[in-house]
Amino acid sequence: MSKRKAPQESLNEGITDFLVELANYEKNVNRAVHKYNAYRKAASTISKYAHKIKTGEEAKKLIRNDDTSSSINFLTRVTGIGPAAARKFFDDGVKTLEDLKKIEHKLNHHQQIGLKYFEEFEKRIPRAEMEKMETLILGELEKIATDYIGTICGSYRRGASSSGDIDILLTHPNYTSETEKQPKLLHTVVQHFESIGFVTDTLSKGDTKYMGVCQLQPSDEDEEEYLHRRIDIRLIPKDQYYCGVLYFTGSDIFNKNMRTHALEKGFTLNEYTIRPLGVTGVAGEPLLVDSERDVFEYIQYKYREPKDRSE
Ligand code: DCP
Ligand code: MG
Ligand code: MN
Repeated sequence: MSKRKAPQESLNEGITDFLVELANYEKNVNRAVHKYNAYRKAASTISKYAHKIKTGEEAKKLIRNDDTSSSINFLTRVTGIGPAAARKFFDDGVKTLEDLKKIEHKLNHHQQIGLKYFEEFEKRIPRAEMEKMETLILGELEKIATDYIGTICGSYRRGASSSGDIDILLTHPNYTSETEKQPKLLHTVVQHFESIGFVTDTLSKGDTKYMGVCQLQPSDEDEEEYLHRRIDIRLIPKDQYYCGVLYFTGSDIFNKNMRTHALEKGFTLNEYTIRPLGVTGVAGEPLLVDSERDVFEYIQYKYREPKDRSE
C-alpha cells in the first residue's frame, strides 16, 4: 500500500485561507458573486501549486494562467467591447478571437470593425508615421477651409516615440459655446478624409465626436503598405478649445494631478472649461481661456511643456 500523499495545501495555506476569506466577504457583504468566484478560483489554483509562493509575481503568473479575468481582459482589447460586453461574451462561452469570428453576426458594427483590424490596432504607430499623418491632416484641413484650426493631441503632442491612436482636436472661429451646434464642421472634414481614401471605416459619428479608422496611402518610396489606425476627431467650440487641447494632450495622470491642484486653489477644471468655486462650492461662470498657459496661470501651476506632462 502506498502512503497517501501529504496534502499540498499546507504549503500556501496562509494565502489560500486569506483568499477564501476575501471570497466570502465579497459574496456575503458585497453580494459580488463574480468577485467571489474569482477569489475562490485563485485559492483553488494556488492550493494545487506544489511550491511555496514567495513573491507576488509568482502568484500573479499562476492566477492569470487560468483565470476568467485573463479571457475577459483579452476580449476588452477589441475596440467596442467594454467590460460588460466582455463578461457577457465570456458567460456565453466566447473567449478567444476565433470564438468572436464565429459569432461575428452578433457583434455590433463598432465591434465588427474592432475584430476586423484587431492585429493592426494592437500595433503602436511610429512617430515618423504620426508626423506624416499630421502633415496630411493639417494640409487637407487647409484645403477644405483656411480657417479651420486643428491640433494633433494625445501622446503624439507629448513627444512620444510611438502612439496608440491619433487624437485630433478641431475648431473654427465661427463656432463657440454661444453659437448653435455646428456638426457640419465635423462631418465635412470626415467626408473629405473619406473622399481622399484616408478614413476607411467609421466606428461612431456624433455631432462633436467622431471615432473611426484611417490609413496612409503608400508613396513611391515606401515599400510596404501602412496599417489601419484608430482615429478620434473632436469638434470643440473656439472658447473651449484650449481647455480641450490641455485635456486631450494628457497624460491622464497629469490631468488628474492638475485637476486636484485646481481644486486646492478653488477652481474646477474639466475638458471644456475652468471655473472658480464660490465659498459654497458652487462653480461660477467659465473663465476666459486663450491658451493652455492661461489655465496654468489661473491656478498658479508652473507651466509645463507637453513633453513634460507624463504625470
Ligand atoms: N484622457 C484622460 N482620461 C481618460 C482618457 C483620456 O485624461 N480616461 C485624455 C488624456 C489622454 C488623451 O485624453 O492623453 C487621449 O487619450 P488616449 O487614450 O488616446 O491616450 P494617449 O494619446 O495619451 O495615449 P496613446 O498613445 O495610447 O493613444
Ligand atoms: Mg492617443
Ligand atoms: Mn484616443
